Amino acid sequence: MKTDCRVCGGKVREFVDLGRQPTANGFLTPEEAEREFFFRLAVGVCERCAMVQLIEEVPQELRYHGAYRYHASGSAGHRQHFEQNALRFLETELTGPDPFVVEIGCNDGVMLSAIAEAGVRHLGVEPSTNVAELARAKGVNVLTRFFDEGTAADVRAEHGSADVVFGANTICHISHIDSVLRGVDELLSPGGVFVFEEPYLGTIVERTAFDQIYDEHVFYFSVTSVRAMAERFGFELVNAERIPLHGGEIRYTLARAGARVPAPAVGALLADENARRLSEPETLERFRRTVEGVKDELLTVLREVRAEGRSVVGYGAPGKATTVTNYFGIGTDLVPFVVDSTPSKQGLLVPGSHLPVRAPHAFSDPYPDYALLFAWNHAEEIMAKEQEFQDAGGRWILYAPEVRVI
Ligand code: JHZ
Ligand code: SAH
Ligand code: ZN
Repeated sequence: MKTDCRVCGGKVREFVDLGRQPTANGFLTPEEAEREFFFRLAVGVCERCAMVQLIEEVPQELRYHGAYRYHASGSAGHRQHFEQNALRFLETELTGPDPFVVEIGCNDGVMLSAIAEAGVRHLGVEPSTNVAELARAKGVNVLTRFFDEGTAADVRAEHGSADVVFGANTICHISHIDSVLRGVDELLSPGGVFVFEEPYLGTIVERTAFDQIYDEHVFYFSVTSVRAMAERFGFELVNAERIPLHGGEIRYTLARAGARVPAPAVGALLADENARRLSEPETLERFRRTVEGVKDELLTVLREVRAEGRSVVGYGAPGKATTVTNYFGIGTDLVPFVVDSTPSKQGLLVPGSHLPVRAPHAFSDPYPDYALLFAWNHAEEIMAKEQEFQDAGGRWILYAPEVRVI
Protein backbone atom coordinates (compact mmCIF):
# COMPACT_ATOMS: atom_id res chain seq x y z
CA MET A 1 0.00 0.00 0.00
CA LYS A 2 1.25 3.47 -0.93
CA THR A 3 1.51 5.79 2.08
CA ASP A 4 4.36 8.12 1.06
CA CYS A 5 3.57 11.30 -0.90
CA ARG A 6 4.73 11.03 -4.51
CA VAL A 7 5.73 14.72 -4.43
CA CYS A 8 7.41 15.30 -1.06
CA GLY A 9 7.69 11.90 0.67
CA GLY A 10 5.33 12.99 3.50
CA LYS A 11 2.64 10.81 5.05
CA VAL A 12 -0.57 10.36 3.04
CA ARG A 13 -3.73 10.09 5.13
CA GLU A 14 -6.56 8.17 3.40
CA PHE A 15 -10.03 9.80 3.40
CA VAL A 16 -12.15 7.89 0.89
CA ASP A 17 -12.27 4.30 -0.38
CA LEU A 18 -14.36 3.67 -3.52
CA GLY A 19 -13.79 -0.06 -3.38
CA ARG A 20 -12.51 -2.58 -5.87
CA GLN A 21 -12.36 -0.92 -9.26
CA PRO A 22 -11.02 -1.75 -12.72
CA THR A 23 -9.16 0.72 -14.93
CA ALA A 24 -11.75 3.34 -15.95
CA ASN A 25 -11.08 3.39 -19.69
CA GLY A 26 -10.47 -0.38 -19.96
CA PHE A 27 -13.64 -1.06 -21.99
CA LEU A 28 -13.69 -4.77 -22.77
CA THR A 29 -15.21 -7.70 -24.65
CA PRO A 30 -17.19 -10.36 -22.72
CA GLU A 31 -14.21 -12.76 -23.04
CA GLU A 32 -11.79 -10.22 -21.60
CA ALA A 33 -14.24 -9.54 -18.76
CA GLU A 34 -13.36 -12.92 -17.25
CA ARG A 35 -9.79 -11.88 -16.44
CA GLU A 36 -10.31 -8.25 -15.62
CA PHE A 37 -7.78 -6.27 -13.58
CA PHE A 38 -8.96 -4.71 -10.30
CA PHE A 39 -7.34 -2.54 -7.63
CA ARG A 40 -8.46 -0.64 -4.53
CA LEU A 41 -9.54 2.89 -5.46
CA ALA A 42 -8.76 4.98 -2.40
CA VAL A 43 -7.59 8.58 -2.04
CA GLY A 44 -5.61 10.37 0.65
CA VAL A 45 -4.09 13.77 1.39
CA CYS A 46 -0.42 14.44 2.17
CA GLU A 47 -0.06 15.81 5.68
CA ARG A 48 2.98 17.84 4.65
CA CYS A 49 2.29 19.35 1.17
CA ALA A 50 -1.53 18.86 0.91
CA MET A 51 -1.29 16.93 -2.36
CA VAL A 52 -4.36 14.71 -2.73
CA GLN A 53 -3.51 11.43 -4.43
CA LEU A 54 -4.38 7.79 -4.97
CA ILE A 55 -3.28 5.33 -2.31
CA GLU A 56 -2.74 2.44 -4.75
CA GLU A 57 -1.90 2.90 -8.41
CA VAL A 58 -2.26 0.97 -11.65
CA PRO A 59 0.93 0.56 -13.73
CA GLN A 60 0.91 3.12 -16.56
CA GLU A 61 1.30 0.43 -19.23
CA LEU A 62 -2.08 -1.04 -18.17
CA ARG A 63 -3.71 2.36 -18.61
CA TYR A 64 -2.05 3.70 -21.78
CA HIS A 65 -1.39 1.41 -24.71
CA GLY A 66 -2.50 0.69 -28.26
CA ALA A 67 -6.20 0.47 -27.34
CA TYR A 68 -6.72 3.63 -25.27
CA ARG A 69 -10.41 4.43 -25.63
CA TYR A 70 -10.62 8.12 -24.80
CA HIS A 71 -10.59 10.35 -27.87
CA ALA A 72 -10.36 13.99 -26.87
CA SER A 73 -11.92 15.29 -30.12
CA GLY A 74 -15.22 13.51 -29.37
CA SER A 75 -16.97 16.60 -28.03
CA ALA A 76 -17.56 19.80 -29.97
CA GLY A 77 -17.02 21.77 -26.76
CA HIS A 78 -13.58 20.21 -26.25
CA ARG A 79 -12.54 20.83 -29.86
CA GLN A 80 -13.44 24.48 -29.46
CA HIS A 81 -11.69 24.86 -26.11
CA PHE A 82 -8.40 23.37 -27.30
CA GLU A 83 -8.41 25.31 -30.54
CA GLN A 84 -8.75 28.49 -28.47
CA ASN A 85 -5.85 27.33 -26.29
CA ALA A 86 -3.71 26.88 -29.39
CA LEU A 87 -4.60 30.35 -30.67
CA ARG A 88 -3.79 31.88 -27.32
CA PHE A 89 -0.35 30.23 -27.25
CA LEU A 90 0.29 31.40 -30.81
CA GLU A 91 -0.58 34.98 -29.87
CA THR A 92 1.11 35.26 -26.49
CA GLU A 93 3.94 32.72 -26.06
CA LEU A 94 4.97 31.45 -29.47
CA THR A 95 5.95 34.79 -30.92
CA GLY A 96 9.76 34.47 -31.17
CA PRO A 97 11.71 33.67 -34.36
CA ASP A 98 11.34 29.85 -34.37
CA PRO A 99 9.12 28.88 -31.46
CA PHE A 100 8.71 25.28 -30.28
CA VAL A 101 5.87 23.78 -28.23
CA VAL A 102 5.71 20.34 -26.63
CA GLU A 103 2.44 18.75 -25.52
CA ILE A 104 2.52 15.95 -22.97
CA GLY A 105 -0.41 13.61 -23.74
CA CYS A 106 -1.57 15.13 -27.03
CA ASN A 107 -4.05 12.26 -27.53
CA ASP A 108 -5.73 12.56 -30.96
CA GLY A 109 -4.19 15.97 -31.65
CA VAL A 110 -7.14 18.04 -30.47
CA MET A 111 -4.84 20.95 -29.49
CA LEU A 112 -1.72 20.44 -31.61
CA SER A 113 -3.57 20.16 -34.93
CA ALA A 114 -4.23 23.93 -34.77
CA ILE A 115 -0.54 24.55 -34.01
CA ALA A 116 0.47 22.31 -36.91
CA GLU A 117 -1.91 24.21 -39.20
CA ALA A 118 -0.23 27.46 -38.21
CA GLY A 119 3.09 25.93 -39.29
CA VAL A 120 4.68 26.23 -35.84
CA ARG A 121 7.28 23.72 -34.62
CA HIS A 122 5.70 21.27 -32.19
CA LEU A 123 5.91 17.78 -30.77
CA GLY A 124 3.27 15.68 -29.02
CA VAL A 125 4.56 13.09 -26.56
CA GLU A 126 1.87 10.41 -26.49
CA PRO A 127 2.37 6.78 -25.37
CA SER A 128 -1.04 5.46 -26.54
CA THR A 129 -0.21 4.44 -30.09
CA ASN A 130 -3.79 4.30 -31.39
CA VAL A 131 -4.60 7.90 -30.50
CA ALA A 132 -1.09 9.01 -31.56
CA GLU A 133 -1.92 7.67 -35.05
CA LEU A 134 -5.11 9.77 -35.13
CA ALA A 135 -3.01 12.85 -34.31
CA ARG A 136 -0.48 12.03 -37.03
CA ALA A 137 -3.33 11.77 -39.54
CA LYS A 138 -4.06 15.44 -38.72
CA GLY A 139 -0.48 16.48 -39.54
CA VAL A 140 0.76 16.48 -35.92
CA ASN A 141 4.32 15.34 -35.06
CA VAL A 142 4.17 12.71 -32.33
CA LEU A 143 6.74 10.83 -30.29
CA THR A 144 5.09 7.65 -28.95
CA ARG A 145 6.65 7.50 -25.52
CA PHE A 146 5.84 8.19 -21.87
CA PHE A 147 7.07 11.62 -20.83
CA ASP A 148 9.68 11.63 -18.06
CA GLU A 149 13.10 13.19 -17.55
CA GLY A 150 14.75 10.77 -19.99
CA THR A 151 12.24 11.62 -22.73
CA ALA A 152 12.71 15.33 -22.02
CA ALA A 153 16.48 15.07 -22.41
CA ASP A 154 16.10 13.26 -25.74
CA VAL A 155 13.55 15.80 -27.03
CA ARG A 156 15.83 18.65 -26.08
CA ALA A 157 18.85 17.02 -27.71
CA GLU A 158 16.92 16.60 -30.95
CA HIS A 159 14.77 19.74 -31.10
CA GLY A 160 16.25 22.25 -28.65
CA SER A 161 14.42 23.86 -25.74
CA ALA A 162 10.68 24.53 -25.70
CA ASP A 163 8.94 27.88 -25.22
CA VAL A 164 5.80 26.16 -23.98
CA VAL A 165 5.30 22.75 -22.41
CA PHE A 166 1.60 22.00 -22.23
CA GLY A 167 -0.50 19.20 -20.77
CA ALA A 168 -4.26 18.88 -20.36
CA ASN A 169 -5.84 16.18 -18.26
CA THR A 170 -2.53 14.38 -18.38
CA ILE A 171 -0.15 15.80 -15.77
CA CYS A 172 -2.38 14.59 -12.91
CA HIS A 173 -2.31 11.14 -14.56
CA ILE A 174 1.45 10.64 -14.21
CA SER A 175 2.54 9.05 -10.93
CA HIS A 176 6.25 9.82 -11.53
CA ILE A 177 5.45 13.53 -11.31
CA ASP A 178 8.88 14.33 -9.82
CA SER A 179 10.50 13.02 -12.99
CA VAL A 180 8.01 15.06 -15.09
CA LEU A 181 8.98 18.29 -13.31
CA ARG A 182 12.69 17.56 -13.63
CA GLY A 183 12.04 16.82 -17.31
CA VAL A 184 10.22 20.12 -17.82
CA ASP A 185 13.11 21.88 -16.08
CA GLU A 186 15.47 20.25 -18.58
CA LEU A 187 13.33 21.06 -21.60
CA LEU A 188 11.94 24.54 -20.98
CA SER A 189 13.70 27.65 -22.31
CA PRO A 190 14.69 30.23 -19.62
CA GLY A 191 11.63 32.40 -20.30
CA GLY A 192 9.29 29.53 -21.13
CA VAL A 193 6.11 28.38 -19.40
CA PHE A 194 4.74 25.03 -18.30
CA VAL A 195 0.95 25.19 -18.59
CA PHE A 196 -1.39 22.41 -17.48
CA GLU A 197 -5.14 22.10 -17.07
CA GLU A 198 -6.47 19.50 -14.68
CA PRO A 199 -9.57 18.65 -12.62
CA TYR A 200 -9.75 20.88 -9.53
CA LEU A 201 -10.02 19.42 -6.05
CA GLY A 202 -12.10 22.47 -5.07
CA THR A 203 -14.73 21.57 -7.67
CA ILE A 204 -14.65 17.87 -6.89
CA VAL A 205 -15.42 18.65 -3.25
CA GLU A 206 -17.89 21.46 -3.92
CA ARG A 207 -19.86 19.57 -6.60
CA THR A 208 -19.46 16.11 -5.07
CA ALA A 209 -17.81 15.10 -8.35
CA PHE A 210 -16.49 11.89 -6.81
CA ASP A 211 -16.66 10.19 -10.21
CA GLN A 212 -13.56 12.18 -11.21
CA ILE A 213 -11.79 9.73 -8.93
CA TYR A 214 -10.42 6.77 -10.90
CA ASP A 215 -7.15 5.03 -11.71
CA GLU A 216 -6.04 7.57 -14.32
CA HIS A 217 -6.35 10.51 -11.96
CA VAL A 218 -3.41 9.83 -9.67
CA PHE A 219 -3.44 13.43 -8.33
CA TYR A 220 -6.28 15.84 -7.45
CA PHE A 221 -4.59 19.24 -7.65
CA SER A 222 -5.34 22.38 -5.69
CA VAL A 223 -3.61 25.76 -5.95
CA THR A 224 -2.07 25.06 -2.54
CA SER A 225 -0.56 21.71 -3.53
CA VAL A 226 0.55 22.81 -7.01
CA ARG A 227 2.28 25.88 -5.63
CA ALA A 228 4.20 23.75 -3.12
CA MET A 229 5.13 21.28 -5.85
CA ALA A 230 6.29 24.04 -8.20
CA GLU A 231 8.59 25.51 -5.55
CA ARG A 232 10.12 22.14 -4.78
CA PHE A 233 11.33 21.87 -8.37
CA GLY A 234 12.56 25.45 -8.88
CA PHE A 235 9.41 26.81 -10.49
CA GLU A 236 6.89 29.44 -9.46
CA LEU A 237 3.13 29.28 -9.88
CA VAL A 238 2.45 32.50 -11.82
CA ASN A 239 -1.16 32.01 -12.83
CA ALA A 240 -4.16 29.88 -11.92
CA GLU A 241 -7.31 30.29 -14.03
CA ARG A 242 -10.59 28.49 -13.50
CA ILE A 243 -11.93 26.87 -16.66
CA PRO A 244 -15.27 25.10 -17.15
CA LEU A 245 -14.03 21.86 -18.75
CA HIS A 246 -14.90 18.54 -17.08
CA GLY A 247 -17.19 20.36 -14.67
CA GLY A 248 -14.45 22.68 -13.33
CA GLU A 249 -10.70 22.67 -13.77
CA ILE A 250 -7.78 24.97 -13.20
CA ARG A 251 -5.18 25.99 -15.77
CA TYR A 252 -1.87 26.37 -13.92
CA THR A 253 1.03 28.34 -15.38
CA LEU A 254 4.51 27.65 -14.01
CA ALA A 255 7.56 29.72 -14.89
CA ARG A 256 11.10 29.58 -13.58
CA ALA A 257 11.28 31.14 -10.10
CA GLY A 258 11.49 34.93 -10.39
CA ALA A 259 11.02 35.00 -14.18
CA ARG A 260 7.44 36.36 -14.21
CA VAL A 261 5.24 38.38 -11.91
CA PRO A 262 2.48 36.14 -10.46
CA ALA A 263 -1.09 37.12 -11.40
CA PRO A 264 -3.36 38.22 -8.53
CA ALA A 265 -5.55 35.14 -9.16
CA VAL A 266 -2.95 32.91 -7.50
CA GLY A 267 -3.18 34.70 -4.15
CA ALA A 268 -6.96 34.99 -4.41
CA LEU A 269 -7.44 31.27 -5.01
CA LEU A 270 -5.00 30.38 -2.23
CA ALA A 271 -6.94 32.59 0.18
CA ASP A 272 -10.18 30.96 -0.93
CA GLU A 273 -8.78 27.45 -0.39
CA ASN A 274 -7.58 28.44 3.08
CA ALA A 275 -10.92 29.99 3.97
CA ARG A 276 -12.72 26.82 2.82
CA ARG A 277 -10.20 24.62 4.63
CA LEU A 278 -10.11 22.66 1.38
CA SER A 279 -7.36 20.20 2.26
CA GLU A 280 -8.31 19.75 5.91
CA PRO A 281 -9.35 16.30 7.15
CA GLU A 282 -12.82 17.44 8.27
CA THR A 283 -13.62 18.88 4.81
CA LEU A 284 -12.51 15.71 3.07
CA GLU A 285 -14.40 13.56 5.58
CA ARG A 286 -17.56 15.61 4.89
CA PHE A 287 -17.02 15.01 1.15
CA ARG A 288 -16.90 11.27 1.82
CA ARG A 289 -20.19 11.37 3.72
CA THR A 290 -21.87 13.42 0.98
CA VAL A 291 -20.85 10.77 -1.57
CA GLU A 292 -22.56 8.13 0.58
CA GLY A 293 -25.73 10.23 0.57
CA VAL A 294 -25.70 10.51 -3.25
CA LYS A 295 -25.23 6.76 -3.49
CA ASP A 296 -28.31 6.01 -1.35
CA GLU A 297 -30.46 8.56 -3.19
CA LEU A 298 -29.50 7.53 -6.70
CA LEU A 299 -30.02 3.84 -5.98
CA THR A 300 -33.43 4.62 -4.49
CA VAL A 301 -34.50 6.58 -7.59
CA LEU A 302 -33.24 3.90 -9.98
CA ARG A 303 -34.90 1.07 -8.06
CA GLU A 304 -38.20 2.96 -7.87
CA VAL A 305 -38.43 3.74 -11.55
CA ARG A 306 -37.40 0.20 -12.48
CA ALA A 307 -40.00 -1.22 -10.06
CA GLU A 308 -42.61 0.89 -11.88
CA GLY A 309 -41.58 -0.85 -15.08
CA ARG A 310 -39.92 2.24 -16.60
CA SER A 311 -36.91 1.98 -18.89
CA VAL A 312 -33.56 3.62 -18.09
CA VAL A 313 -30.59 4.07 -20.43
CA GLY A 314 -27.17 5.43 -19.46
CA TYR A 315 -26.04 8.43 -21.53
CA GLY A 316 -22.31 8.54 -22.23
CA ALA A 317 -19.65 6.07 -21.15
CA PRO A 318 -16.99 8.42 -19.76
CA GLY A 319 -14.27 7.14 -17.44
CA LYS A 320 -16.47 8.56 -14.68
CA ALA A 321 -19.19 5.95 -15.39
CA THR A 322 -16.79 3.21 -14.31
CA THR A 323 -16.41 4.76 -10.85
CA VAL A 324 -20.14 5.40 -10.37
CA THR A 325 -21.43 2.06 -11.62
CA ASN A 326 -18.85 0.01 -9.73
CA TYR A 327 -19.00 1.92 -6.47
CA PHE A 328 -22.80 2.15 -6.42
CA GLY A 329 -23.29 -1.39 -7.76
CA ILE A 330 -25.28 -0.30 -10.84
CA GLY A 331 -25.65 -3.35 -13.08
CA THR A 332 -27.77 -4.25 -16.12
CA ASP A 333 -30.78 -4.85 -13.82
CA LEU A 334 -30.96 -1.08 -13.22
CA VAL A 335 -29.38 0.26 -16.43
CA PRO A 336 -29.53 -2.33 -19.26
CA PHE A 337 -27.13 -0.42 -21.52
CA VAL A 338 -25.43 2.92 -22.17
CA VAL A 339 -24.98 4.86 -25.41
CA ASP A 340 -21.76 6.60 -26.36
CA SER A 341 -20.59 8.42 -29.48
CA THR A 342 -17.01 7.09 -29.32
CA PRO A 343 -16.75 4.35 -31.98
CA SER A 344 -13.97 2.49 -30.13
CA LYS A 345 -16.14 2.07 -27.01
CA GLN A 346 -19.21 0.78 -28.87
CA GLY A 347 -19.88 -2.96 -28.73
CA LEU A 348 -17.75 -3.27 -25.58
CA LEU A 349 -18.63 -3.37 -21.88
CA VAL A 350 -18.14 -0.68 -19.24
CA PRO A 351 -15.22 -1.90 -17.08
CA GLY A 352 -16.25 -3.80 -13.93
CA SER A 353 -20.02 -3.22 -14.09
CA HIS A 354 -20.16 -4.65 -17.64
CA LEU A 355 -22.99 -2.46 -18.92
CA PRO A 356 -23.00 -2.85 -22.73
CA VAL A 357 -22.04 0.28 -24.70
CA ARG A 358 -24.11 0.95 -27.82
CA ALA A 359 -23.98 3.55 -30.57
CA PRO A 360 -26.09 6.72 -30.05
CA HIS A 361 -28.87 5.57 -32.43
CA ALA A 362 -29.88 2.93 -29.84
CA PHE A 363 -31.05 5.82 -27.65
CA SER A 364 -34.04 6.70 -29.85
CA ASP A 365 -34.92 3.15 -30.74
CA PRO A 366 -37.27 3.65 -28.88
CA TYR A 367 -36.52 6.48 -26.45
CA PRO A 368 -36.31 5.27 -22.83
CA ASP A 369 -38.42 6.83 -20.05
CA TYR A 370 -35.27 8.01 -18.24
CA ALA A 371 -31.67 8.71 -19.20
CA LEU A 372 -29.00 8.56 -16.51
CA LEU A 373 -26.49 11.21 -17.57
CA PHE A 374 -23.00 9.82 -16.91
CA ALA A 375 -21.41 12.47 -19.17
CA TRP A 376 -22.84 15.23 -16.94
CA ASN A 377 -20.01 17.63 -17.78
CA HIS A 378 -21.38 17.74 -21.35
CA ALA A 379 -24.99 18.28 -20.18
CA GLU A 380 -25.59 21.41 -22.24
CA GLU A 381 -24.26 19.94 -25.49
CA ILE A 382 -26.08 16.64 -24.96
CA MET A 383 -29.42 18.04 -23.84
CA ALA A 384 -29.50 20.40 -26.82
CA LYS A 385 -28.76 17.48 -29.13
CA GLU A 386 -31.42 15.29 -27.49
CA GLN A 387 -34.25 17.82 -27.38
CA GLU A 388 -36.55 15.28 -29.06
CA PHE A 389 -36.12 12.88 -26.15
CA GLN A 390 -37.35 15.56 -23.78
CA ASP A 391 -40.15 16.54 -26.16
CA ALA A 392 -41.24 12.89 -26.18
CA GLY A 393 -41.58 13.03 -22.37
CA GLY A 394 -38.16 11.59 -21.52
CA ARG A 395 -36.50 12.72 -18.30
CA TRP A 396 -32.87 13.10 -17.29
CA ILE A 397 -31.48 11.69 -14.07
CA LEU A 398 -28.48 13.63 -12.76
CA TYR A 399 -26.36 12.80 -9.70
CA ALA A 400 -23.74 15.59 -9.54
CA PRO A 401 -23.77 17.76 -7.52
CA GLU A 402 -26.94 16.12 -6.18
CA VAL A 403 -29.57 13.67 -7.41
CA ARG A 404 -32.14 15.41 -9.63
CA VAL A 405 -34.73 14.19 -12.11
CA ILE A 406 -35.54 16.85 -14.71
P1 JHZ B 1 -15.63 12.91 -20.92
C1 JHZ B 1 -11.55 11.30 -19.92
O1 JHZ B 1 -12.53 11.50 -18.94
C2 JHZ B 1 -10.46 10.44 -19.40
P2 JHZ B 1 -14.03 11.15 -19.24
C3 JHZ B 1 -9.24 11.15 -18.97
N1 JHZ B 1 -8.67 10.46 -17.84
C4 JHZ B 1 -9.48 12.54 -18.59
O2 JHZ B 1 -8.86 13.06 -17.72
C5 JHZ B 1 -10.46 13.32 -19.41
O3 JHZ B 1 -11.11 12.53 -20.34
C6 JHZ B 1 -9.76 14.31 -20.25
C7 JHZ B 1 -19.43 10.63 -24.82
N2 JHZ B 1 -20.33 11.61 -25.44
O4 JHZ B 1 -15.25 13.96 -21.86
C8 JHZ B 1 -18.01 10.71 -25.32
C9 JHZ B 1 -21.46 11.16 -26.10
O5 JHZ B 1 -21.73 9.95 -26.15
O6 JHZ B 1 -16.58 13.32 -19.86
C10 JHZ B 1 -17.20 10.23 -24.16
O7 JHZ B 1 -17.07 8.83 -24.17
N3 JHZ B 1 -22.27 12.10 -26.70
C11 JHZ B 1 -8.26 11.19 -20.08
O8 JHZ B 1 -14.07 9.83 -19.91
C12 JHZ B 1 -18.04 10.63 -22.95
O9 JHZ B 1 -19.37 10.87 -23.44
C13 JHZ B 1 -21.99 13.43 -26.68
O10 JHZ B 1 -22.76 14.22 -27.23
O11 JHZ B 1 -14.79 11.34 -18.01
C14 JHZ B 1 -17.56 11.90 -22.31
O12 JHZ B 1 -16.31 11.72 -21.72
C15 JHZ B 1 -20.83 13.87 -25.95
C16 JHZ B 1 -20.51 15.34 -25.85
C17 JHZ B 1 -20.02 12.93 -25.36
O13 JHZ B 1 -14.33 12.32 -20.32
N1 SAH C 1 -5.04 16.33 -23.64
C1 SAH C 1 -6.27 15.64 -24.00
C2 SAH C 1 -6.17 14.14 -23.71
C3 SAH C 1 -6.14 13.74 -22.30
S1 SAH C 1 -6.17 11.98 -22.18
C4 SAH C 1 -7.45 16.24 -23.29
O1 SAH C 1 -7.29 17.06 -22.41
O2 SAH C 1 -8.57 15.87 -23.61
C5 SAH C 1 -4.65 11.69 -21.34
C6 SAH C 1 -3.57 11.33 -22.35
O3 SAH C 1 -2.32 11.32 -21.65
C7 SAH C 1 -3.73 9.95 -22.94
O4 SAH C 1 -3.80 10.07 -24.33
C8 SAH C 1 -2.52 9.17 -22.46
O5 SAH C 1 -2.05 8.22 -23.37
C9 SAH C 1 -1.52 10.28 -22.19
N2 SAH C 1 -0.47 9.98 -21.19
C10 SAH C 1 -0.56 9.25 -20.07
N3 SAH C 1 0.63 9.18 -19.42
C11 SAH C 1 1.49 9.92 -20.15
C12 SAH C 1 2.89 10.24 -20.03
N4 SAH C 1 3.63 9.79 -19.01
N5 SAH C 1 3.44 11.02 -20.98
C13 SAH C 1 2.72 11.49 -22.02
N6 SAH C 1 1.40 11.22 -22.20
C14 SAH C 1 0.80 10.44 -21.28
ZN1 ZN D 1 3.49 15.71 0.02
